[in-house]
Amino acid sequence: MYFLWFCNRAISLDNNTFQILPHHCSPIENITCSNGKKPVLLYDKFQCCQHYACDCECKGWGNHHYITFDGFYYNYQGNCTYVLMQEINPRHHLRIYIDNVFDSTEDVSRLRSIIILNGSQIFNLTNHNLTGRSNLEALKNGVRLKLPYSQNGVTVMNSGFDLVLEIPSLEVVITFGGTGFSVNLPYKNFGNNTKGHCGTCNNNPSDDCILPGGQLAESFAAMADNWTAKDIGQGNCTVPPTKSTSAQEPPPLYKTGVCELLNSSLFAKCHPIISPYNFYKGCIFDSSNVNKTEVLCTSLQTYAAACARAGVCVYWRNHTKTENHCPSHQVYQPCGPADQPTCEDNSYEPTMNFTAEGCFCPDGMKLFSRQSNICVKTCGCLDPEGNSREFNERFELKCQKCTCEESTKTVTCKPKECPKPNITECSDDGFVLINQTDPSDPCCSTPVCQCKPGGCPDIDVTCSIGKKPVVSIPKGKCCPELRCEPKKVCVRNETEYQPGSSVPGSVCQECTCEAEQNSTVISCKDQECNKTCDMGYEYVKTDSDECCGKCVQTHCVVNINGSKQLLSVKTWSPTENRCDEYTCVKNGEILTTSTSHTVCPVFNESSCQPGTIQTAANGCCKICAEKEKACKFMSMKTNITHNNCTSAQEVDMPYCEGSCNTYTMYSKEAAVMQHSCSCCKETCFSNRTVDLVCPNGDTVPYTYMYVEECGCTNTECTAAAGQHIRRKRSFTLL
Ligand SMILES: [Ca+2]
Repeated sequence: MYFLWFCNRAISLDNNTFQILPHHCSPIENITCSNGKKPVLLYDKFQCCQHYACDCECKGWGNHHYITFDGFYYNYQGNCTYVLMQEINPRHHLRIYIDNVFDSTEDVSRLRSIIILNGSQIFNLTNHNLTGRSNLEALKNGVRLKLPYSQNGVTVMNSGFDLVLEIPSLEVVITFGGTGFSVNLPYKNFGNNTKGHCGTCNNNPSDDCILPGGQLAESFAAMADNWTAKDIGQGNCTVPPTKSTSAQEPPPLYKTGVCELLNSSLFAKCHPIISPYNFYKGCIFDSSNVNKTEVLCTSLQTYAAACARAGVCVYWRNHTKTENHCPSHQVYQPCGPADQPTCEDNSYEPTMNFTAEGCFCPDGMKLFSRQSNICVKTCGCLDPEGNSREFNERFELKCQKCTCEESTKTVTCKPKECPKPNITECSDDGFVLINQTDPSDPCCSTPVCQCKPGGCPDIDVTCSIGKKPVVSIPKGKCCPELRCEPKKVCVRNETEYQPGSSVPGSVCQECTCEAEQNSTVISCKDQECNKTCDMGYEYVKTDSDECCGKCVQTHCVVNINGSKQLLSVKTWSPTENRCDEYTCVKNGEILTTSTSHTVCPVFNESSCQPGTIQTAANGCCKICAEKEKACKFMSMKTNITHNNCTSAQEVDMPYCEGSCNTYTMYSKEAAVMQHSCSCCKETCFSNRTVDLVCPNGDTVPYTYMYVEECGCTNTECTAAAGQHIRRKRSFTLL
């Protein structure tokens, strides 16, 4: 018999003849899945008739709770690597192992990793931290995978709670986390062809407890012990003592609120689809052993995951105190798509409608790519910072000008051009040119002059007299600058004077340093000169270099009978005493007074000719014409000298002596002064000769007049005639 296309049946009548009959399918029989899953409608192998079948999900959670593909619950504490699933007849070359370790301190078995052999690829989903918050890692052939991973028909991602490995071509989904695992196989690929801890996927729990040889085991513990992996994972495992293989009814004390949630209205929508019974059993079991909320929650989490995959999403975590592990850019969802939508999705790739609890892109966003964990609103490029960019978007990033190229879906960047620096050197002292980030454009640096005080020149802190150094840094400058500020002192001739002290000024001035409000001033006033002089002195300013004049002697001072009298430079006699004569004489600058007193000769009026008595011209002595003093002949002897030649002996030399009447008197008759002058002179003489001896011995004759007779001879009156009237001796040499 052959089946041909379109569900026609060909019946062989003989070797060459076939009868074609339409094939009639049996009515589709409704079934109930023992694992609680919704039956799926499948075609038979001829792609002609449909029938219901149950996809398989094997899971383990918490403290060694397992549910086989067909929904059989058991507890098992392993301490080895076991076969979870392998094909009875290898068709897809898929094997799945579980690696348990027994923690003797807490007397529990912990799930360490799930090992998946897909052909020649070995994936290891493992948890490095079995006692606290899980630390999950995915490895392929011993090499850590960067998640999400998608290659050779296998994707591995981290939902935030669990690692999810998918083989879309086989519709296989395996989850693994700190709380447990699940293995989801479609009946169409694996139905009736599995063995191991998960049993045979055929909607018949009764054949799930089978030993590797095919015999039914007496207990699940015995079954599980026999599925140790021979060629992978741990070797030489020792099997821990079996505590219990079936649920114990715990004391009421441990009926915690967490476990009761499973039976509560929270999961009510799921109850008709998947019975919470096994999960409740597991939870109660754990509460009697560990009683940690995290452990108890594994039952809720596993049940919720099963419900989610059955189409009932339960927000259960906010009813417990479990953590939400999502990063800030993602949101928690109890039933998100395990295969998150990405920008790389295309309609040709098979998609899986598998839900997972975890962290997902917010509504309206999707992952940029399977490889990235970045959520984007629009699909374009991903810049180096991990931000999404629209196609042809131009933007600046890290000082580069970038474009999202639509053709390559990549961002190309080139360095941003910066403006040319506006300054190239610093002129002011102390400033050095440094490059500083441009405040208006952090990408570009702009040269600025920055103060570096070490580069300042030394400053000379000396100021001129009267000023003090003030060192300061002016605003906008770098280096300190010296400013000489005036001190509150006076300065004269390079010397400082404090306020209040005297300051030397010019010779004729007296100066003082005086403080004013903010300054000082030298105040000077002319020196006061003493202009009072003694008698006979006068104040005279003679020298312009001297500030004061001096008293200069101008008159002599004479003291006449106790009264002082000034006297000019001349001779003076007091009117009352003409015989005293005072003479003021200048000797250099000094005037001195000399005094003389004339003593008059004895005046005998009786010897005067009557009417001739009068006072002499100086007003001191009385004079008169004497009566008896007539002109007489007198004789004398004398040596005669002429031209250095001298007479050898004295010779007689008579002369005339005596007064003649000489007078001046007022004549009433003539009404004038009448002068009468007569002179005592020779009236007769002779010549005589003597020999004079000269120094050379020569003798020369010398003739002189020899007076023979004397008498009064009238003469013209002259001043001389009157003055010498009494003493003159008259002789004449020829
Ligand atoms: Ca079965």
